[in-house]
Amino acid sequence: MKADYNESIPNNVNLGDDRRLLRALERWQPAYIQWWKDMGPVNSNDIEVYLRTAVSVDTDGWAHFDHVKMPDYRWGIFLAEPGPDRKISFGAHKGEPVWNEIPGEYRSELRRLIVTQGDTEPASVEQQRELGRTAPSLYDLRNLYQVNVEEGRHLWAMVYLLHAYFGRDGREEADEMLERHAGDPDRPRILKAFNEQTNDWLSFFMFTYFQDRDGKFQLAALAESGFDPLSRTCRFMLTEEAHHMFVGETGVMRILQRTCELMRQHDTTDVRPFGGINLETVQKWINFHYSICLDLFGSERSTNAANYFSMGLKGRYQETKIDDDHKLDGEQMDIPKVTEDGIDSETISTLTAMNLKLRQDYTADSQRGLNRFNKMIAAHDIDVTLTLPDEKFNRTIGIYSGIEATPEGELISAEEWAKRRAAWLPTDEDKAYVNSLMVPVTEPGKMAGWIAPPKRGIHGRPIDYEYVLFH
Ligand code: BYC
Ligand code: FE
Ligand code: FE
Repeated sequence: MKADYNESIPNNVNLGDDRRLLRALERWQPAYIQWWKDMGPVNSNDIEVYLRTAVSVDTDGWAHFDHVKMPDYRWGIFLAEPGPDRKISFGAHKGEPVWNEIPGEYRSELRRLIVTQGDTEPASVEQQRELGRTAPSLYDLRNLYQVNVEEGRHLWAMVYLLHAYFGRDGREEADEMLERHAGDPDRPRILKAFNEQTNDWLSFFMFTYFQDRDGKFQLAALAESGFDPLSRTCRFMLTEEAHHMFVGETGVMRILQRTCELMRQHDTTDVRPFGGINLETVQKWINFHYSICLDLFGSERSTNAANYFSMGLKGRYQETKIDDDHKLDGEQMDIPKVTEDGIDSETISTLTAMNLKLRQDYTADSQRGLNRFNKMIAAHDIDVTLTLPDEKFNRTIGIYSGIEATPEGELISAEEWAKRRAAWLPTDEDKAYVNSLMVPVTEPGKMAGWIAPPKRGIHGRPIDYEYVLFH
């Protein structure tokens, strides 16, 4: 179904037929636009950006590309088409028809999931707001803005659910989405990693590689939901998420390519004198971003997570492809346990280990991209392997939050951690160096010296196309 772009809020949910809901969303809209102007990408209100706008949820719905003034971007509400006769595929209600209304007894759990998901979307826009000042090319600047407008749309997606299904509580939650801010000491964003700064482009590419990938996995788990409007919303969001991870993966790849070229050319591992980013520095950024993203999965052992699963609200990654009874009642599994003498294990109910399961799938997916990074390094005849740090490294949530470990997973004392952390995580000096490279490049087709050009442009346009028009 095509979205109706004549409506004040483009949508494929027949908003026009529900005047009350439409009016409520139209009241929220100006607050959103104000938030975008105050907290969204800096200095972006007057420029025109070559953006992709969803015009429908089918595959060719993505074919619409045009230069758009960003505050005029048509943020809309799009749900994937309902599957015919979709049934709940896991938990206590397995086999029952999916819900089109909120099951009253699960209202507070659903609200919490939707609020947590929604909160991350504007948080990421706030975290990335300064990056427009220092984009390494117009191509990259455009990709940043594309990601930003889509995260804005993801907020709309969750706000629609809050307004449509949660009455007055939902409207209040929607307002609060614009009142908490990333890094705000008084009213921070809900999840910790969404309060970190993302002020340089190496961090941006790591963010879109690692943190948007948490988005992919959480959205995939919510796409399994028995609450069909949530499932359909997340299914459409996932199509947008793929592009965010493309930006992250190709961004890191292009940096590695440039670094490897400089290493070969100057026969050195230290490419800083030549304006490049050392592989060692890239590894530190990986260590930081991956470890804070593991925290985003919550505790390995969580009754919240068990409840979400049993209630049919949040499934596992690709639930229907898993070969078991999808109920898991009485099943047990071993998880690690920290003791005085080191790491032991304990047996817990599989249902309470849902966060761990999703996190393990996330790790496998993250590693696949690292393998591609390492291939690129090896193709330059360079004998360095980038790795994901051990799950115990730099953790503040879950079973490892009270201990310290090396990236290889060896337990160490707090003292030793303090002594050695500069070798593993970005230091002020590393950040200052990376920041010194962040100078804007605005001539079409030109790239900053620390990053290789992309393989191709966007939507068939050449790399030197004017993706962003400054007036
Ligand atoms: N930081 O029972 P536990 C995305 C809290 S990213 C701070 O283990 P649970 C995107 C927890 O709230 C995807 N607090 O947690 C990416 C709880 O608090 P209370 C976002 C944390 O509930 C890039 C307590 O600790 N979507 O879309 O099993 C750009 C006990 O924890 C953290 C979702 O996350 C943390 N990291 O699991 C843009 C999906 N972790 O009750 C967008 C929805 C836990 O003691 N959320 N806590 O006050 C969920 O499914 C769950 O809330 C979580 C946590 C998996 C996050
Ligand atoms: Fe998102
Ligand atoms: Fe994303």
